Amino acid sequence: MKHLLVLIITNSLVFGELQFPPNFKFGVATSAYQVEGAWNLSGKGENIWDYAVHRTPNVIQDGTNGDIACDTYHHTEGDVQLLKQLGVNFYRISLSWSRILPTGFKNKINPDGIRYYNELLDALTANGIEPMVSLFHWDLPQPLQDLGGWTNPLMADYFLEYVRIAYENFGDRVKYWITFNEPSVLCAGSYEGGLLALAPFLKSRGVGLYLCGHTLLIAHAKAYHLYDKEFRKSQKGKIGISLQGIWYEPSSSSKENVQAANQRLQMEFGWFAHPIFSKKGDYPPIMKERISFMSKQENFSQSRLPEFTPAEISYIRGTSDYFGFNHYTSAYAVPANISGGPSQDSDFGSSLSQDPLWEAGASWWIRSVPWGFGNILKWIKNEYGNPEVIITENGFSDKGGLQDCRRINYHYKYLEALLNAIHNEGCNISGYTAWSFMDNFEWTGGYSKKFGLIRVDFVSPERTRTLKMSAYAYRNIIETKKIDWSFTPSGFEKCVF
Ligand code: PNW
Repeated sequence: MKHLLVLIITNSLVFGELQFPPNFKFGVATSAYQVEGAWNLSGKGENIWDYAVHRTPNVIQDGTNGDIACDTYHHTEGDVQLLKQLGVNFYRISLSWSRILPTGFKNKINPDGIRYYNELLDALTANGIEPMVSLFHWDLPQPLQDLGGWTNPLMADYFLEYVRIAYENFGDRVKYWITFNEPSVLCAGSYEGGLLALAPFLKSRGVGLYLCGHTLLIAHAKAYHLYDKEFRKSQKGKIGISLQGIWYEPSSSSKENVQAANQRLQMEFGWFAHPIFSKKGDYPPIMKERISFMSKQENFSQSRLPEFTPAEISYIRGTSDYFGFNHYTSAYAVPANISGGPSQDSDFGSSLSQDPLWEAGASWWIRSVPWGFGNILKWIKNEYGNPEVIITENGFSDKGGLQDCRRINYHYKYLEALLNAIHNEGCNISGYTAWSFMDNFEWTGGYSKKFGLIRVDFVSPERTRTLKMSAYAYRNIIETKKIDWSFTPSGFEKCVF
């Protein structure tokens, strides 16, 4: 009881008064395949999403695809004006590899791809909005997938060739680069399947995802070192990676439960964070031990998790100027023997649950757990020596509507947890990105899961955009540097939270 009282008092006093630091930056995010459309215009090549949605449309819940999506390809000027209306400091986009290199290889550069991104970057810069650019957000050129995609170690070199072209053409205006978006979600989604399946929808369970991760880590480090050696001095930007992390809370304080939650966190989040951000580098020891143990049990001749050489470990360690962190939700973990391996799930050795009382999003996996955000921010600080963290995604899905109070509630609460982490826990967090700028193609969720601050009318040929209540609420936070729970923009009803 005493604890509860203290909690309530600190909540209202501390959260109510806290402000965002003066240099704190706010942005919104999208990714190429989810918004651009123009899938086959002006020389763009086919990527794995184009390929999958056209051949197997049933993989998308509502049978839709990203052929046109938000058609941002044809809305450059108007969208930049919307970003100005939101008042954001930066806009996080991704480059479509196959728009720039239609076959994936550098021997054929598509001039229209270069033109399109030049115009977008110029329009952003002219309007005082900093571009934050991901080099890869899941849309691999299909010809490279035909060669095994990220399970093929040669992909690291093909990636590097593409990345060099991006630095050369766009690096004068890009001060924030992101090599990869959420490698843990990408590799598991692409090669493991399951509920969060992603193109190319393969099911090489327990094997493919770790090969994918291995190549990605090397590709990431190569892209970092190239920037560092040849571009940083003249272009003066920062380069990092965006890692997705769900917070796993032990379902009780028993040793077994704590161990299960920790093992899962390390094997999912630490899979990429440990090699890059820890002092020692390499995969987390607990992950190496666990997969090696499971592989032995399953009669493999070696661990399904590939090994790095000592030279590779030090080549990868420290290759990020900031910690890009994507976060949406939390879950309880309990130890469990998952049969049917080899699989990532049986490697994890735990099962998950979420409290039905936590506010649920339209995506089955999202529930609002702001304290979990606070916990994982603290964990990052302690585990990796308090790196500079930029939240590169955070958001909540619903089924639509302009009066989106549940989204506002989510962002306010998560931002309060973030303020608490900065002011009371000493976490070094310098920016926040709302996912998403506008409703878009939510991968296998199609267009029915809406994350946008801006509504897009996917029926109108113009793809008409309308600001939701959350867009005004976000603008108010950016303007005032604080959260005002009673803020009600004109034309909207007051939210009852
Ligand atoms: C991210 N999870 O994926 C992606 O970066 C975006 O492209 C996507 O639209 C957005 O989040 C919303 O889904 C995630 O299970 C997928 O916690 C799954 C999780 C988190 C992020």
